[in-house]
Amino acid sequence: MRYRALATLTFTVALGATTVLSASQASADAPRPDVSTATGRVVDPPVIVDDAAMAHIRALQKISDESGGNRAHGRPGFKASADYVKSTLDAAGFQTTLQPFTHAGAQGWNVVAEWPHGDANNVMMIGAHLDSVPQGPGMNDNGSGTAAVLENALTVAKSNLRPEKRMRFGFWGAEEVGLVGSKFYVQSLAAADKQKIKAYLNFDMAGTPNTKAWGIYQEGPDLSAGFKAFFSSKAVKTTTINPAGRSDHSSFSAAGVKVTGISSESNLSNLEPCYHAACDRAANVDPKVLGLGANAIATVFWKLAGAKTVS
Ligand code: DPN
Ligand code: ZN
Repeated sequence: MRYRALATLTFTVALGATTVLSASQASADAPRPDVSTATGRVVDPPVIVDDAAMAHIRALQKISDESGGNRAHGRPGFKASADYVKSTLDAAGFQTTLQPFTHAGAQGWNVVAEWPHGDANNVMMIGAHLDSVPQGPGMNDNGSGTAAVLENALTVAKSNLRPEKRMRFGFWGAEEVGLVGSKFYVQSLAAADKQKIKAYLNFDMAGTPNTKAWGIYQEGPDLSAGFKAFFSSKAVKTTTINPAGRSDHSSFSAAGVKVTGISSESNLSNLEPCYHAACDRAANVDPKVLGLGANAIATVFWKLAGAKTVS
């Protein structure tokens, strides 16, 4: 089962190549299902410009400034952040859910959005935590992951994508107090619905100023190969990191879902200076780094989902 998604993808790409065969060669082949034409060809994503992702950072910084300087679980800045993400996705045509939970006597929420096309039994998921610590606005940790995932969702909508598989986007509450929101989400799924999630890709800290290398999660090497190829094509260095238990992918792997992820932090024992501090403001997010991360996600996620545009 592990390799089925990749096998399907290879088949789709190979089928595109059969168009160069002559009619006689083609008719000699056994009939094959045509997965390439009805809704267009398998396509690469458009380039996400740096400022598109940075616009979400500016919006989240403003929310924090107007909410006492943070976006932490149980504080007004968290709910305002969730409302921003949900309303942006609603306007773009997503099916969105604000999933409530309580933790430590305070109300929290996850925002989950689904692009309502493609095989609902084969769900490909990307996600990021939406909360900050109480000490600051949390722009690199994790406005950056939020912005990259949110702009990816908007890019899917703008492209009017018709993927083979279902694309789902998660924005988790209360990560900083113990991966609480993502755990709640996974545990709220019926066993059959859990099994439909074929991969979860996590993004936590994706805008580190002047990062020297991108960290690629050690978990899920078959899934993360696409990230390695992406960064190597851009001549950007990578390291292997092991954030087990330190971000929301762990909630999914604990439930048997295949996971991986990337971060602009290449060494988890030496995080950037504004990590969990008041100076983790919009100026602590590097637009070029964030843009590169957003495009890495798009490149990998579109391939995984078997992306097509409507022709
Ligand atoms: N979010 C960081 C923490 O609170 O420990 C750790 C982390 C950084 C996890 C980068 C994944 C990637
Ligand atoms: Zn984080």
